[in-house]
Amino acid sequence: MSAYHPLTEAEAIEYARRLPDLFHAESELVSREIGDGNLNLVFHISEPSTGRSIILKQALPYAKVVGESWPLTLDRARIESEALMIQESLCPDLVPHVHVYEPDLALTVMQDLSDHVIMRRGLIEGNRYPLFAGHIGRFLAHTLFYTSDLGLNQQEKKERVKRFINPELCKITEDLIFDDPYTDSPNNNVPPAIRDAVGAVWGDGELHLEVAILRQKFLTSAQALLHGDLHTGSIFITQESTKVIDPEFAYYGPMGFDIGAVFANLLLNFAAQEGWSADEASRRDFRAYLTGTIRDTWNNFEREFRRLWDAHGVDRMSRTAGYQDYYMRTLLQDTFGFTGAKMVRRVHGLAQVADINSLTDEAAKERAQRIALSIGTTLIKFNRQASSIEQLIEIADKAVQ
Ligand code: SR1
Ligand code: MG
Repeated sequence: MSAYHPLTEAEAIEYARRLPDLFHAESELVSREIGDGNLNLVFHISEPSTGRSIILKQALPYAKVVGESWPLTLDRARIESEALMIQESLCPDLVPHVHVYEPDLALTVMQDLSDHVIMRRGLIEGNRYPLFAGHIGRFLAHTLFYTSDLGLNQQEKKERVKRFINPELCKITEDLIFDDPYTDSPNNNVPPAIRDAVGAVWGDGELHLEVAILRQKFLTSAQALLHGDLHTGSIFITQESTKVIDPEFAYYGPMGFDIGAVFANLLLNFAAQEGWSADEASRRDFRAYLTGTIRDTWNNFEREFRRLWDAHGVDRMSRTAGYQDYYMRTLLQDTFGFTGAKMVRRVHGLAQVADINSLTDEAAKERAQRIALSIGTTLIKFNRQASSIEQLIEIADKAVQ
């Protein structure tokens, strides 16, 4: 089984059986295709007699969310497995372990995390994760610092930049996040109820200027090895544990893009509380939990990032007085902008989010969409003035007053 073809459930079992040291040669294995993302096949392989299990993730040569008319490189499986291995070397407890990467089949064999839930689903169900802000703040600080020119020899970093050129997946982001939502593109899925608000986005020149500047950063700023798609559907979670998955969009880009992805998806859930919370008091309470998580994430990230810089910085010039403060302020501003851009694309772009789209009360859904657009566009317009994470929370709170 060497030439590439999409595996069937039976072939996935056959493949798993041949992996060394995982399953008994003769025992029964069960295979289920459980992929519900936009791009890949995901097989859950289990051995009922021992309770052992693994995940086989296979890239398809096209974007599953659209179909075979949208071809997509299989090299993203290499990018994903290499990014996971780098992340594991930096934060071993915060990513799944990769057992094997099989290039011919664009297949990654990794730790099964079925005892966790996808964070987006967990938040929709109203669960809270008190350790998340600490975990994700550390993940962001370590993965961004140690892959940047601050924490990695600059020649080695450039070798990494070469390995993580990811043009096809970046093109998806460039189009779906930094272009389509700002024009009447056939890629958009505009909810008819908010056609007026979307039209305002299409006609807003001040907004477009800020998006063009953010887009330029996404295109040109090779600051650190990003996860590249760090939404709450890329996070497996329990009360005790956080695991970041799916870095197939990894590339060298601006750090604020990853931090903004986390904040945007917490704020999309914040907007969606229009429909998920039973009453005004619980809505306010859950929203305060979400904004508190944003505050704690930023503060944990900033503290740890500055500590790593002071203790492990490899660049003499980065110790220049005032430079660290300048860097952190610019990073906060980028985070505001990318948070906004990642929100807007999920309201009327191609790929939207279940937090809002699975609301069954149409009036609540419309309110949530308008709130998300309002927070997103305000953050984008304000990004270059930002000086404190509290301003992001104020913008969110004001949109629901
Ligand atoms: C065509 S892929 C659509 C979206 O799914 C991924 O999770 C990325 O966010 C991408 O933009
Ligand atoms: Mg994904």
